[in-house]
Amino acid sequence: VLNTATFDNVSLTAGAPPPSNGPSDIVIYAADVPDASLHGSWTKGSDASSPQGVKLVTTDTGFASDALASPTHYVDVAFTAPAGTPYTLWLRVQALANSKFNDSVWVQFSDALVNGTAVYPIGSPNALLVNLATDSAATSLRGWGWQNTAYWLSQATTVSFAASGTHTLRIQVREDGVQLDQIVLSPVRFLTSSPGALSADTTIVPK
Ligand SMILES: [Ca+2]
Repeated sequence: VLNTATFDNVSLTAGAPPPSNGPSDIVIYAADVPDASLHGSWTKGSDASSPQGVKLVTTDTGFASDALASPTHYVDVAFTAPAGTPYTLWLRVQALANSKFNDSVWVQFSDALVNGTAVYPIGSPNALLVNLATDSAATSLRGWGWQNTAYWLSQATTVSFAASGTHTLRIQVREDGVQLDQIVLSPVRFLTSSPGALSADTTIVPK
């Protein structure tokens, strides 16, 4: 029994990925976002299923909007990333009442690049559309889900940065009632696969 246990332990250790010397995942929880970064209808709410029990929420008033150069309802999130490393974006989103009219945001960056070209810049009407539902019936909407695009669009979801240092990610409301509790930018682990499920997700990505 002792040998088996020891072998299992060694096997698990050997099977784990080696410590990375390269860029690591950028993981931002709602609890990390300063209150001063919340604008318009965005506020913090309590949710036992969210990291540190905090999520970002918007009131459902029937508001919907295109991406705006000067939005009213947005969150700015600062993060640090090196130049020239591709990161894939993932958001954990929830729609209030699992409604298809409450399940989407626009994402912009201060200085993101795709193939050397600026994309989704803050201060412009261009943005990445993240819509949680996976089709127009929206039967996939059940609690939290990880998403980075919209089912009817083909969009670049992997970006890099021209300069090393601090960057800003902006999340605008597309359909109010939308909620958010985790933002991940991943250079390796979730570069091509999602951190979690599209529906009824319970994944907390560790820091
Ligand atoms: Ca709404």
